[in-house]
Amino acid sequence: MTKPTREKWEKEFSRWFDWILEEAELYDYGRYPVKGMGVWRPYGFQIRRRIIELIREILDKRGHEEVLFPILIPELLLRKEKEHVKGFEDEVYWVTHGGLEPLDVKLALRPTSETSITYMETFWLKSYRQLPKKYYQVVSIFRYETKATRPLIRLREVTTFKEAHTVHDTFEDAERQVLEAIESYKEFFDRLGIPYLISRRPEWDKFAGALYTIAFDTIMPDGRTLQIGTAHNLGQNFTKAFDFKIQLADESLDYPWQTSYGISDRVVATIVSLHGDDNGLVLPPNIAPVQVVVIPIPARTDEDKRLVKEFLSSVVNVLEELKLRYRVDDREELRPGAKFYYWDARGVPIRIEVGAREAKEGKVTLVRRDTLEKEQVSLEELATKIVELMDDIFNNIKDRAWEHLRKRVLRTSNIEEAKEWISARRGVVEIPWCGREECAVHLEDELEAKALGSPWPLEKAGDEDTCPVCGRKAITWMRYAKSY
Ligand code: 5CA
Ligand code: ZN
Repeated sequence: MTKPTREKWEKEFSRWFDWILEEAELYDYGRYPVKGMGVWRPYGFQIRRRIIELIREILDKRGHEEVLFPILIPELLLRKEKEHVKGFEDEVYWVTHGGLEPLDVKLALRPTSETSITYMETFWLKSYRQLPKKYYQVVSIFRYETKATRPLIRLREVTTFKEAHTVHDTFEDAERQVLEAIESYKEFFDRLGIPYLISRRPEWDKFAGALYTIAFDTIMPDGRTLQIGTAHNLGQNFTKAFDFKIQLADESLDYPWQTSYGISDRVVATIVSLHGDDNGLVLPPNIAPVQVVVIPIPARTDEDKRLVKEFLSSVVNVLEELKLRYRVDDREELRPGAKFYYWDARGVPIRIEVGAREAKEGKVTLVRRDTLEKEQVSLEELATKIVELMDDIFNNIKDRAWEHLRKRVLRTSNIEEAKEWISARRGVVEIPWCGREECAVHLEDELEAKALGSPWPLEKAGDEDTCPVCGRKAITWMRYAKSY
């Protein structure tokens, strides 16, 4: 495949995205003979694993407990909560046979797990003393998506679905939990350098079965938004549907309150897309499978070869001591240039080049992946320099990504201006909003964009701000964008 650039236009970005998944051997999509399902290859798998470790760390420290539920949900359970099943009905894969026998009870491949988890909670949780309870699992879910499927972005098997499910004795405590979930996700995305907008989804676009949904969206290089995480206040909808009651402090019995929140493979898609450049991936050092690659430059004379080899082992000692994930690429069959290309595509944060000249001077050449800047560093300074550089690289790619996002958000009450912004694929517009669905739907049509919701935490519109559709006083803003 010829190398496309990742710049602005949808077509190019899409091609760049497909190219890098293949070039960096992350994820094989399209060859596996089931639509919407892909294969994690070893390099991609390692990135995915570190992302999962990060979310585990963040949830565990806030008192979540990891569980693992069966993949199959009996039809009856899935149908208990009416809004929920309405939302998912046309996306469920059903298992109808065991071998040649038709099953008595149809079994759903879980599209998410509110129903199966609530069902088991009715046996486990009896008293307010056990609450709050916070479970999570990292599993595959299945959704028969009808919108265009895309690798990592819209899958039919979502293989990196982290879903958290919590139970509370009061509405207020569930509200507090939603805030905690938002804090957890902020920390998670911040530690990956992924910028986001937080919106309260419109009433008509909340999670099926929720009271309301708070969503994290990011803006991809083609100007389209991608929902990368959601937190839902489920109220008592599921606990009532399952007749799940607990004993409260005053001895009365009542339905507990729930929340749920999830992220997916889309997190990997955003790391790839937002930090990457024309040469390929640019990985945050904390999740890079290889943090430093050492490339020996072939020497001509035997004496020089010996020198390089010796110097190389001192360099390796430094990396060992720093406990870094490093690789010495001493493949004979590849020229240094080909190795640079190979590791650049894989996003390795730091490259060290060691040749005879460097060995003689007791120095190495360091190249940082984010800017491709080079510098010479002595062996003595190497350890400090690498530690500094990893921090620098992370901060730089994070700042860069945030700057891009900020530049892509336009606040305006001028519909023509908004239209232009959207049609030129610039990103998101924020338009004063009176709070009425019909005005938002009208603008969705006019802008040919989706209403993402209002800024969270709620931002009150100014006294002079009016809804450009109906002229009423605006309460807040509504965000619109082309979205995945
Ligand atoms: N049970 C709740 C909380 S885990 C739930 O399922 N919420 S969700 O439907 O909003 O999904 C959580 C997140 O998964 C979404 O915010 C989105 O980032 C991601 N996601 C949803 N569907 C897909 C899909 N088909 N492919 C990739 N990611 C998806
Ligand atoms: Zn209006």
